[in-house]
Amino acid sequence: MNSEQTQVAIIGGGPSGLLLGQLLHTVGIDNIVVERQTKAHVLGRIRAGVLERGLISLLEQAAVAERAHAEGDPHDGVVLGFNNQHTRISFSDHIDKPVVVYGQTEVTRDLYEARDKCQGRTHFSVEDVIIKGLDSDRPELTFSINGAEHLIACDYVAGCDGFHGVSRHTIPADIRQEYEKVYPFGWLGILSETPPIHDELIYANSDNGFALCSMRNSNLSRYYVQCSTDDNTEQWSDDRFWHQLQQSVPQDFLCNLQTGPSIEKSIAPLRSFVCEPMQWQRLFLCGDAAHIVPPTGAKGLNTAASDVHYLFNALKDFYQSNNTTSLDHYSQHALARVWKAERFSWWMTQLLHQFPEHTTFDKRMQHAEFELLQTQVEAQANLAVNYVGLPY
Ligand code: RFL
Ligand code: PHB
Repeated sequence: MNSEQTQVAIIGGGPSGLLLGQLLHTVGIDNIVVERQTKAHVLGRIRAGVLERGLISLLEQAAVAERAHAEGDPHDGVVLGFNNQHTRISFSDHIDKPVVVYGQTEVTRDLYEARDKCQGRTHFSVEDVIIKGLDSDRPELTFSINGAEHLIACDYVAGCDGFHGVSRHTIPADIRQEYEKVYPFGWLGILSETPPIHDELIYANSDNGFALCSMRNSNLSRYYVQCSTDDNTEQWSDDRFWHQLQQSVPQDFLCNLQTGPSIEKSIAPLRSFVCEPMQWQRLFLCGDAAHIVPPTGAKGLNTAASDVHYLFNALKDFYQSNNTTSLDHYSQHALARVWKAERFSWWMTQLLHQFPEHTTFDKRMQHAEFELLQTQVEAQANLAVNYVGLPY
């Protein structure tokens, strides 16, 4: 048995686990990350693209913001489309913060580079992680790598292992409350080496379904269309995808659409999910391990980051001042912000998609909401402050 000791054992080497690890490192709190996949696999996932100011500040605090500052693209507004109408929501008219378009893949790469540089301990390809002794003052993780048994003894466990991880299920079923809404459609996303259709994101609802035009840089576009939950990527040739996108985006933008071969194609189901509490004994859940949002409001990674902020500060209070008050309130503080991000993502999803069960009345409600956003400054302000991110 290979045994190690640390202060905080972190399950999951995605953005939540890595960011927490780097922040802890900056204040001298020892940590070990265990990750089920290989590093190449983690860095191959294409996910979020829009970062709130709060996440950028955390990257600065963790000394990993250099490339996000140099290569990230600040955006001061988004476009909303409704069939062939469209309206722009300015952020700076309402709040003094932009969002930054910089891929989650790049954030993860920056965090791994920083972790390697400071020789942070990370185990990849771990199997059968089990959390034990959470009611003692020295919990343990056991796992295996290539058949060899490992044990980590620690003070606290951070469950940053995403929606399909083990941490959440360690909270006994009679204590854990789960709230869930599964949407009757998914998003088909592609990456293409073509210039973006527009210099800001376009979220569009149309009779043909939802579409999102996003980007990574001046020659890399990220597009999504609404698809059925039963679809698989083989059913979606590039031609079918581009045709669907052209049917869904307001016509005024289409003259700028440059199509090309996709270099990545994937389908994501849409779900809202919250687990309460986010803490049990010496286990603290962060990010997708505790909550999921549909990607419509770009809130998943950003909400994971706000959890990391609360947990990092609580652990710092404990290690620097022997004060456990913030640790005791972690779940309450994190959940208060989580539910607001859930509400915004749910609302954006309701506004922008075609639901199979929708009647003509529901469709008129979506249109009325769009008209409010076109004309009413309070509605615009509401979208802007939530999109750029509520304060921590
Ligand atoms: P992750 O990224 O899922 O990482 C969890 C890690 O834990 C590992 N793991 C385990 N490790 C050890 N033992 C086990 N038993 C384990 N089980 C799992 C996994 O291999 C993985 O490496 O969770 P984390 O770190 O909480 O980060 C959350 C974000 O990844 C997620 O919320 C966002 O990607 C959501 N999201 C977006 N968020 C935004 O803020 N802005 C966006 O623009 C945005 N766009 C998106 C998105 C998610 C999408 N998909 C694919 C669901 C767009 C899409 C299409
Ligand atoms: C992305 O660029 O992948 C992206 C942007 C905004 C979203 C979701 C995904 O709401």
